[in-house]
Amino acid sequence: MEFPKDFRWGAATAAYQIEGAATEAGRGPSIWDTFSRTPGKVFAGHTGDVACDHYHRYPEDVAIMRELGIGTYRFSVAWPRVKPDGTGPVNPRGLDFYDRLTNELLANGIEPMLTLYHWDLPQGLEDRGGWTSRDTSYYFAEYALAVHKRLGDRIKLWTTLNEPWCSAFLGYAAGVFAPGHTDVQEGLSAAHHLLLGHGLATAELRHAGAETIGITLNLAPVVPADPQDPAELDAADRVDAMLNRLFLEPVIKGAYEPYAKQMFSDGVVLDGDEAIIGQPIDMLGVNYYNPNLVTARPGAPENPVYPGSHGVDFRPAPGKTTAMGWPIEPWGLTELLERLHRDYPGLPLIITENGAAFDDVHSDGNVADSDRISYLEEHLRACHEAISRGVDLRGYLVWSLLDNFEWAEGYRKRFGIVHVDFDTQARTPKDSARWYAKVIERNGL
Ligand code: IFM
Repeated sequence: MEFPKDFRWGAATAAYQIEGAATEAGRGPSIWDTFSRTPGKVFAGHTGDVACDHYHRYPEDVAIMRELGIGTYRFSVAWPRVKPDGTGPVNPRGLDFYDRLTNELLANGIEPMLTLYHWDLPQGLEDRGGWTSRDTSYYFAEYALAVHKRLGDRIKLWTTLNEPWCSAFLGYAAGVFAPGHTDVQEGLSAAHHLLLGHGLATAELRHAGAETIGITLNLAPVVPADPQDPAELDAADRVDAMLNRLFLEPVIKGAYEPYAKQMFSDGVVLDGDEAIIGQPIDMLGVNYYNPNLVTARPGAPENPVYPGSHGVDFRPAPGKTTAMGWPIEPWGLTELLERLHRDYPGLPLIITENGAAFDDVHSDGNVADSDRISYLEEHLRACHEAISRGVDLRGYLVWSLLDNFEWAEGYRKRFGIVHVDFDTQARTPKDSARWYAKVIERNGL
């Protein structure tokens, strides 16, 4: 089962999840530093203070990638390293780290793919309203430009935001992620300002000469219990509108759907904003883990992460799940990719995250993770199927290179293809890493 020539094979990580060095070289605090120190918010009080110590151990991590044959490495830049308070002067020592990392990657023949925002908002900006404040969108564009100024000569692949749905709704509406607010209107306002920030940053990057610019969205098919029943279809459609189309439509078509637009309070979406959000992009990053199974249940309360979801219930997975309890449904990836290709033709796609947490089994110094291998293999088959049906899929980046700080779950959920012993920081490629290396070598399964 061969993949197209030039298909990108890679791995992804994010700054707060792996870097550690939380106060080094002038880094300011982020909302995740604050949140992880708030009792009861993160499993066992885990924080990203040390994480995988990637800040110091990046040469070893890059060497592991080279050995595995990884061609593209997606990492994120920590805004609070670059601008410790979120705005104001650039901290060159913070950018020095990404300069070193970029050079190390290029010296090892690995293409860097840079994400500007993977959830670690500077606390100083949160103190001024965070993503509920319009100013944050403009500060984000300033920060993007500062990063480009330093690295733009070497970085060709740019991603503005990672999963703005999570930042907005898990962070501001459900309160399970930083900054931990619980207000649906705040969630909507944050979603809009994230998108506005994406548009403003895209315009700046384009003007500065960035080659390939995209955004990464967490997307999923929303599946009704009974596709023949209009009430079920309506329930699924309302969730789909908030999970998928709230982001896809303005980014790709430059306009919110009327249903989504009427959700925002007056004064949030200003004239001209949607055109800014709809700046042309070159590639859409797709993060897929599982479909979303719903059913209509009159009287069910609104789920704050899907505004307007009154009367919708979320169904448990019927089959196998990962250690996160997420259903394993690879067909959902084929379906999603085909839908994106159909609804938004002409836009190249790349899987910027896909992978799974499992409880790994250790034996004789090896980490046997056959569950993860099956998960990855099935999802790669799903990608191949989509490509054979005409989808313009350019690459696949596994989540994640390393076991890392899995947000509210702390270090107890392991997504890595490389095991990290958090006591010694020893790295051990799991069986899945060796398997993935063969896939890369063969350019297929
Ligand atoms: O660890 C996260 C990542 O930061 C964003 N996408 C989902 C992953 C697994 O939960």
